[in-house]
Amino acid sequence: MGLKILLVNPNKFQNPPVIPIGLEYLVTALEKHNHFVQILDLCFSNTPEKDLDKILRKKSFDLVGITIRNIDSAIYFNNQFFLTDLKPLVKCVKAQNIPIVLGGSGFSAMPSEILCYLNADYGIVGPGETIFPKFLELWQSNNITQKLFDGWVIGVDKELVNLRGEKVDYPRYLKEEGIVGFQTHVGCNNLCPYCIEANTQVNYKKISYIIDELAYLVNQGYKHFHTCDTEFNTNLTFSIDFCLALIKRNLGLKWALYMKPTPYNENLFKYLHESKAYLITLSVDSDERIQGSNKYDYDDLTQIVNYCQKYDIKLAIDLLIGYPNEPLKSVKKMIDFLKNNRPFTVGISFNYRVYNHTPLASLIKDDPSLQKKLSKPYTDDENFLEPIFYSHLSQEMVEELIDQDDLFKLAGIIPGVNYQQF
Ligand code: B12
Repeated sequence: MGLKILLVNPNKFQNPPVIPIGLEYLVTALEKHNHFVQILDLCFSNTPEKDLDKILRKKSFDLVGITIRNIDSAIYFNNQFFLTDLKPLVKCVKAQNIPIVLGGSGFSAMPSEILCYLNADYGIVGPGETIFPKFLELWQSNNITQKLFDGWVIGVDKELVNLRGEKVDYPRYLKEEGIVGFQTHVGCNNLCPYCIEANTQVNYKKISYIIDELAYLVNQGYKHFHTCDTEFNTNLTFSIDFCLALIKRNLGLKWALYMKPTPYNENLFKYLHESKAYLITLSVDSDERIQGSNKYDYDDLTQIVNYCQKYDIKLAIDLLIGYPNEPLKSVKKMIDFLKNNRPFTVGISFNYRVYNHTPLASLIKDDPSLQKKLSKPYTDDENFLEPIFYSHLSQEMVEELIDQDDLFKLAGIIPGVNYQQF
């Protein structure tokens, strides 16, 4: 028999608000297994605990799932920590004696730390479409022997077509500058040593089903999209095939994407343009050790700037500078390169949000000289859950390098993300 499950989106961050696509994807997966699922979206609620309490009293749910998309806003300037606000919500569910499962990209970064911080019952790491129904099966048959379950290994359910847009108030999100997301694959094969998404198992969705999902949304009047992949171009053949399929269906939409510097070729940009991709946010590191492990160099960056100009795609670079032990001349080289090559915009971060279980956290744990460059005093029991940043560059140094060139913006000083600039 199916279970009655409430899925809660507690994400109230508004710069911009983000449609809880992860929960919509879970609805498709859980309904396929005959569970009854309801979404409680608290994004625009002024009384989140009250709303949660009300729905829990009105209907009898077997289980509550809470999505944790963000631990914090991840940027040093105006940083916001979100987990404190979740404590009363967890308490509210516990008061009704209903088990709580946590999941989401923020949760997956530090699952045991968050489970403990919020005192929830279970957690699912990574994509939930396959593992969540399996977890429910075990739970129903009283066969649960652990608190954490890993969705990375088991991957996505390729047979799901996400016909969505009806269980969440999309018009409200769009009114507040939200954008409709879609995902082509999960995981990332990049090796950025500071990133919580690095080196995760890659699993591709079926291209025809992704296009069906987009067509369904376009039919409801939504025509502006953003990818929800870590990076769109994990695999060049898949990326090009996706663009070609989108061109063929001619849906009349436009889209923005996250990309990394490799792999690429000229055809990728040609077909991105023809499929109406208008904005690329490209993740770039000034540190040549990181460039090397992600297999790109300055020649690749030059080519990408040129192709974006040739195919009329705006290029917004998200640049990270000042990784531990990176010399200043390496940072300067990148800033000078961008001044000369001039993409559309460059957002600079020089404070690294440190997450437990990353190579950056290990580096810091082993080196007292790096611990001195953290945003708060370091102790040996630091678990990196509450925001803590590493930086050896000062704002003055960075501003001096930029030298008032308005191509560059320091990330986080003005709220918002790249697509909002268009
Ligand atoms: C695309 C994206 C954006 C787009 C979103 C566009 C859109 N409308 O959807 C934009 C550019 C707007 C954006 C903005 C921001 N983002 Co962003 N974003 C992403 C990205 C790449 C994908 C998120 C996504 O939608 N994934 C696809 C969905 C389907 O996956 P999902 O939500 O994770 O859900 C799956 C699983 O997690 C699981 N699951 C989820 N919930 C639950 C619940 C239960 C109970 C269970 C069992 C399972 C489960 O199952 C789902 C299906 O598989 C992620 C990184 C990543 N790869 O996840 C960063 C990421 C989430 N973003 C991040 C950040 C920091 C932000 C901003 C705060 C940036 C800023 N300072 O402005 C804002 C926040 C906006 C907001 N209101 O929340 C960070 C969060 C880090 C942290 N410290 O927590 C991430 C992890 C990137 C990173 N590596 O740092 N983002």
